[in-house]
Amino acid sequence: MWIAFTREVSPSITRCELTHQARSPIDLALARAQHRAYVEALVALGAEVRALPPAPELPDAVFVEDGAVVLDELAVITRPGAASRRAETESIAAALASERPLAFLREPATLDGGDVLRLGRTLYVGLGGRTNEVALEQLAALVSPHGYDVVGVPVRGCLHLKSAVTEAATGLLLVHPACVDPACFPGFRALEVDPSEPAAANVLRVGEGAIYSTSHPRTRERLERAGVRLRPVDASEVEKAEGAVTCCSLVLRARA
Ligand code: CIR
Repeated sequence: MWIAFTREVSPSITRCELTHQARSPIDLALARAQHRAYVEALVALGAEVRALPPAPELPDAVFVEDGAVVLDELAVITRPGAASRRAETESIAAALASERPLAFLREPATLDGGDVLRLGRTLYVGLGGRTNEVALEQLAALVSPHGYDVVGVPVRGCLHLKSAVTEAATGLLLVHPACVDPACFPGFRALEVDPSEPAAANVLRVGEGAIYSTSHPRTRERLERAGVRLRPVDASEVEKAEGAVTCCSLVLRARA
């Protein structure tokens, strides 16, 4: 059983943070319709979806992934790298408190959840701008008692580690090698994105399935040839805000 926390798209998303992309107009009504379809995809894959309180004044509040790192044993509430996003975490912490013991990253740590890729008992942490070394050390201190290793990974040319690599199926990573070196993940097979689709490395696994954006048809073919079962969603509007499918939910195993 899975729980997925989400939050509706804020009207202020038109003022979202942008780092590697130029601003282009976001259609709010379309963004919201796409978000509803994303929620339906989560439900279809077996998740119980819980909506966080709307945060209309916080432009990037739909990207709930960045506010926490949720493990089976605890949830670490982050301190996002962009100052405009720090107020997002209060409501995320309040919602997670009933599901996990909470721990908190403290100033001067900065970390976005999109920079943390859990593969087994290892947390790979992207160091590419939003997340700093202090956060990596604080995170390691919090999770090592639970048997996790924390490994820093250089990331270049994209926002987060999970813009560059995600796990598409057990043992299979979907990677954009220009942004992260696949050799950083020993023991995993790497499937490269189609070179014409640099933003295609983000896939969200839920249970036996995976949610994937329709924006990357060539990479989708590669994934399907590799046997990955995908549930396509149109994510064009959040992609204009430099978001992707993993960013819009925090998926965790429900406690027994
Ligand atoms: C930002 O720059 O923070 C947002 N506009 C996009 C965040 C996307 N989140 C993610 O990849 N985990």
